[in-house]
Amino acid sequence: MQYSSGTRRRLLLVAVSELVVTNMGYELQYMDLRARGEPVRWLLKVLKLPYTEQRIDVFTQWPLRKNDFHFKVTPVLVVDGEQLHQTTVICRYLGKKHQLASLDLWTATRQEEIMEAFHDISYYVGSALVARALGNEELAKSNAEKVKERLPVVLQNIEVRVSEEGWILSPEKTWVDVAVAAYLDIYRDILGTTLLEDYPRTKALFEAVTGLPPIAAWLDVRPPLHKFEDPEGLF
Ligand SMILES: N[C@@H](CCC(=O)N[C@@H](CS)C(=O)NCC(=O)O)C(=O)O
Repeated sequence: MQYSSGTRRRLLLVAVSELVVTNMGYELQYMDLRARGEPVRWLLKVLKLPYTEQRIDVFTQWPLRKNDFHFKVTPVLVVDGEQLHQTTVICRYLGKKHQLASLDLWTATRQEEIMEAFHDISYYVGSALVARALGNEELAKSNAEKVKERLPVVLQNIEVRVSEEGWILSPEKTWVDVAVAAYLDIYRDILGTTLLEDYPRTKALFEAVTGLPPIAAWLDVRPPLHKFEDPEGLF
């Protein structure tokens, strides 16, 4: 196909700006926790994207840093100098931009149901951890109970969506598989490594993602759980 010189110039500009952004890399700004940071980290690693990370101590630094963020929460992905908020939005952006996304709108939308179902539960995880940190054991326990009650519903919904090829509603791996595996890893920490025994397809998906070289390498070197999110005795 023949392009006019104007179109060629525009295409070149787009290519150069993409290259500049890619080379500048991304910056992840998050607390020194796994939680909502981990799906973003896993995706950056699976996509082999250069990135740096600012880890903010949840107890000592966060109160001083909160106002630095447009929505006063993290994770934030800094893209070309701009803050991007919301875990699902960040993951979807990375997946779509770097070709790790289902192209069909309905498929992609149904995959995202799983992400949001995890986020519903993570509200209770967060509330349990905060209640414990504030010394309210009763509230901590009642939130932990909600987690145990609701997680199997999500696992069952993943199980029936895993394709023959092993990915959620897709013959190929997408960003949702990577993010879901990162959350499954967190829930295995919380509720025990036998969590997926009754969900063989989900377990296989988890093992496929954790077996990817960049994730296997990360699991070897990542920082230990911060004491704020240590589940010991809570669930
Ligand atoms: N819907 C947001 C929620 C972000 C959020 O609540 N982040 C927590 C940490 S996981 C936070 O920054 N909390 C600090 C605060 O509320 O002061 C997302 O998915 O990114």
